[in-house]
Amino acid sequence: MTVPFAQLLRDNPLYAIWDTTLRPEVSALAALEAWLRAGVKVIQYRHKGPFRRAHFEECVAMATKAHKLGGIFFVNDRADIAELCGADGVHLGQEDLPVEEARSFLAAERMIGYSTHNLEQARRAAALPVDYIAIGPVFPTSTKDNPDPVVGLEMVSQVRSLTIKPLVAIGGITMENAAAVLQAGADAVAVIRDLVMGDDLETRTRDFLATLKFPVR
Ligand code: 3NM
Repeated sequence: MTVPFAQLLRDNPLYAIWDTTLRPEVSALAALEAWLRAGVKVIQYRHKGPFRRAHFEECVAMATKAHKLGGIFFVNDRADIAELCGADGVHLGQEDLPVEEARSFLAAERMIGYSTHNLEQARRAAALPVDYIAIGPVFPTSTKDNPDPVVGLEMVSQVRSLTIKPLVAIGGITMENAAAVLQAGADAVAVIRDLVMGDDLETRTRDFLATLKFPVR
């Protein structure tokens, strides 16, 4: 990677997450290609069900295509899959493999993102060997099962002030509120549902990116 990840995120503040349940009729690879064509650089694969060979093969294809088109690819939850499919990193939650265990298992160049849901978790994450911290849910979300309490923009600003690690905000983020989330101090917004609405993912994503063009940061 030529550009440090922190800078890449700041320059490309839309982190797109493909959830395998939301649009089963659309291929994950086609979505990744549409996102990359629209100008997104960081993409995550999120599959909460049993991980079959077809999911692994999807990850291999997505990692390969992302790299060909200049993107960065993360796998949610699964350090083993991230390592084996050649992803750039894994995104871990509070209930996943501990960060230190994942770090010792992953190749040195792999990155780790880590979910937090309150100030105490974010403070602890700031001291861990993670490449970015996620905070959320910023707003109510129907995409995650049993989400933690909404943290709001205020907590995004508070987490911003306690770490210089890249900060990714998540949860209920849409075209309408994304600029305000960046303004509150997030380096990037991670979005699931609002990026897969409608028939034309590429146009949807271009429209979303246009709302982030001139945020006051
Ligand atoms: N993690 P949408 S909220 C995957 O709080 C996820 O850490 C969250 O989906 C957290 O953009 C969330 O559709 C769901 O609201 C985000």
